[in-house]
Amino acid sequence: MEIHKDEDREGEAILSKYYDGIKFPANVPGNVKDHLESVRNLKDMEGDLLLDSFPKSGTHWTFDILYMLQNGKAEYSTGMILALDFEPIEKIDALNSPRILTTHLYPQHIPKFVKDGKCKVIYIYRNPKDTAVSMHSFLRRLNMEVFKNYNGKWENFFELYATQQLHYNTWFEHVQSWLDFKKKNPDLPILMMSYEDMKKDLRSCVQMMAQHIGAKQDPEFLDEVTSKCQFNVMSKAKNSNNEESQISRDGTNPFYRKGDVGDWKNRLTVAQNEMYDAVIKEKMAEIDLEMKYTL
Ligand code: PPS
Repeated sequence: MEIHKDEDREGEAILSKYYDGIKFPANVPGNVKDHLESVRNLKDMEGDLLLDSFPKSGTHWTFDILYMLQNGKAEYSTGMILALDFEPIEKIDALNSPRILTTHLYPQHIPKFVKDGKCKVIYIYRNPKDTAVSMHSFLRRLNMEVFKNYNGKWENFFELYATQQLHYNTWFEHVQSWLDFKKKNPDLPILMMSYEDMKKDLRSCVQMMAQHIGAKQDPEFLDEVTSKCQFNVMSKAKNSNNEESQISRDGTNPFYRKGDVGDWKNRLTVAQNEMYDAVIKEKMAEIDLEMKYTL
């Protein structure tokens, strides 16, 4: 499959594999069409959950909350999260139940059994400005073969992010696709939750997730999950996750950085912000979702 390059104005390239109108990160294994076919036909297991998001929206954070709730113990997961997008399907098949099937896929590409209502779904979204800052920093931290040469400057990255499709296309397309999917499938158990609401009141969000997946809701347990999943506590604990740290250039865990709402104010210039606000205004006119950019 051909590798597609999105080059910024100084020639720094973000690599993807283009299939079915979507730019998938270049580390999707092999041929995207074949991989997606195997994802579509994945066999369900008792207790499966599907966790979906646009990249950098709080996937790892939510994974551990769900993991604790699913297991009834406030203990962190260990090792790498095996995402549907990036692992050979045999590895997902080999996971023990209950699984948290983690992905950034669009609804048209998720496993068929999820569409048949056999699995609870959680979709996490985060404002597109903080998502951009997080994505740029993440790409520059990775040492994986297909990303290790990327050193794009913030202003050049943001120009691409704000004006065209990158991995998983635009934030707007992704969020819109999931809103549409939920609307068209009102009987499917889909919980949509924002990163900003999780930051604002994690305890209530943990409780909502517990309710959604049918986990135990004893208040002390939910309190414990909440305190273990606060950014400062969790990021410290996760820094000793060697498997995740191995994919970064400096040996730190690349899935944890600042964990804030509003960090975009430290990166976007006034001009960048004005330009992107105009994009947001136009795109959000069609998207029925209220976004928070600060708390
Ligand atoms: S990925 O690569 O798409 O799976 O990344 P993802 O896990 O979705 O997002 C990474 C960002 O989530 C932040 N994070 C947290 N925020 C708040 N609280 C907790 N506990 C937490 N854990 C991870 C992480 O720091 C990344 O955001 P930024 O803005 O870069 O800090």
